[in-house]
Amino acid sequence: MSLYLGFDSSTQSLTATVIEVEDDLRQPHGKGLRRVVFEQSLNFDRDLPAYGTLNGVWRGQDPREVRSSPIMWAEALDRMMAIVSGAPGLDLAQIRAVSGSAQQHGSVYLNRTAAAAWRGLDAHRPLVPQIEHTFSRTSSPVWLDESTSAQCAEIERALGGPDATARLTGSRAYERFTAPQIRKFSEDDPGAYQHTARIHLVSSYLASLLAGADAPIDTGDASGMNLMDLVSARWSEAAMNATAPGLEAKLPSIQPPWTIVGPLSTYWQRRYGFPPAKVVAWSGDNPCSLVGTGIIHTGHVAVSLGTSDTVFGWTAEPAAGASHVFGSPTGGYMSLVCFRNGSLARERIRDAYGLDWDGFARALEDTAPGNEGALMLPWFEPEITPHVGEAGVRRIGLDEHDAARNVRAVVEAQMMSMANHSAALTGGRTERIIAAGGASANRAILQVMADAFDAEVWQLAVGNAASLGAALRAFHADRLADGCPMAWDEVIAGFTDPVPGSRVSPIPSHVAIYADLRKRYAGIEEEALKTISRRRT
Ligand code: ADP
Ligand code: XUL
Repeated sequence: MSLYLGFDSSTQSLTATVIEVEDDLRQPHGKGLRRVVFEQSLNFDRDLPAYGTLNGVWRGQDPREVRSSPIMWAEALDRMMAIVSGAPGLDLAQIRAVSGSAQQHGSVYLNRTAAAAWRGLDAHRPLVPQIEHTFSRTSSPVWLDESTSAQCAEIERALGGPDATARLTGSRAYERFTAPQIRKFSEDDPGAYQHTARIHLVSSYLASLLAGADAPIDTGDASGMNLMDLVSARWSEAAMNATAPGLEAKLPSIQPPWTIVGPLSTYWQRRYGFPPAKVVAWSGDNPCSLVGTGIIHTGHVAVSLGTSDTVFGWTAEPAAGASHVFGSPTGGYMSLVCFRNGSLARERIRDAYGLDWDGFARALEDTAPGNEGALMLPWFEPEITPHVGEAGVRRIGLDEHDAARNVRAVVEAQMMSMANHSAALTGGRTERIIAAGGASANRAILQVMADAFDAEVWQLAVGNAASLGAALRAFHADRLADGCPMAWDEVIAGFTDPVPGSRVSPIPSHVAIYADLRKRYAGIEEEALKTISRRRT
């Protein structure tokens, strides 16, 4: 019996998942015992209140600036390792490998004392006081940050325009991507930039803390930076030059997602009794969710309804027309479309009308598909897809005081927008959607998804697809390192099957309504975007 530990350091929480795999290799795949034996989360706002985050982040005077605390992420990791070590019935000695998933794009800026501090951690003292002095910037810009439009334009100009940038790095320059964020930091605070010895992603920073050594950035998360040449999987000279001076020396290496960084450092072994388990490179939450939802072939897509909503799928070659192409942790590529107004927009409506999630679901059930013509453009916050730089909700034929119709309007808008904007990714026809993320528990939301996409929607058996994906990546890398590689079908077997009977089927009369309404929504969206860009110029 072997155990694998996966983490997910997301926008709002840190989750740990432990999976158990029976070792009998004579068993045909999926027949041996495979189960999730532990899953627990720490919520940043609730469980680490000293950092003063709201929904896991800090917002500045400028509402486009969104940051968080790399020290808080480290404290959460320390606390979670303590929790895992004390979990009843968990035989720590059986943990063979550890990996993780983290919110993408966010960056951590370290001074030259960091590497020695990680190497020399004292097991008698907590983690935070030992690393507090290792940052050249104590706040980290995160994916919600929209403050770098000028830097995006400059980077794209230097790289030959948005299309050339996308061909080179997998995405055109986006405000939340790491390169524009690094460029802005180097311009706003050149002294602190100069004192930065290392720039990590959230994923590689947390892997470094576990291994007590400088961890690489994996190809999956590196493709969310506008800095990696997508095809060669190396740092692009041109992209680094377009970003900031002296950048190459500050970046860790790029390695495949199954790279073993080293054993868990002696800090974790001595302080909590962990074995010297292999630390496997961490990756981004979307690449990890691809594994955790079992999307390892074409034809199926996953829709993750977390803080952000994302639609993603696997392709052998970079897909033309997708907003983002990342390296897949299973080899090949993943295409992704990201929507910023996900759970936080649903929460805004829920709270504005004094509802809980049951009330929110009832409101959906009590209203008719199509909302009798009422529509909303749900840009409570600046939006990534389509690009909307300034927040502004628009209601069309929708009475602001009608709670139930507003609930339906926000969900219909989100689902129609996702279906419209992911058409290139799915080839226009999706057979099956695996729903993941916190809001996938809500079947009334999933019904609107099934109807708007005209596809079957299945719920996942496991709560957190990203931390499950990280644990599965640890399993895969461990077998590979030990000389018994396993096919990905075999790795995920028995873990990522959706809940039997969870299927939500599209209802033909509703599908017909949304087929028309999606076109109307696209037209209204296009008009609104024109008005916005006219106002800007
Ligand atoms: P992240 O990983 O980005 O932190 P999660 O996938 O954990 O996010 O999802 C958290 C979100 O799920 C919460 O912010 C909440 O809005 C949403 N959520 C939780 N339960 C429900 C529910 N029953 N219906 C709709 N949304 C829900
Ligand atoms: C993806 C993105 C978000 C974050 C959320 O490009 O920005 O999905 O990864 O954690």
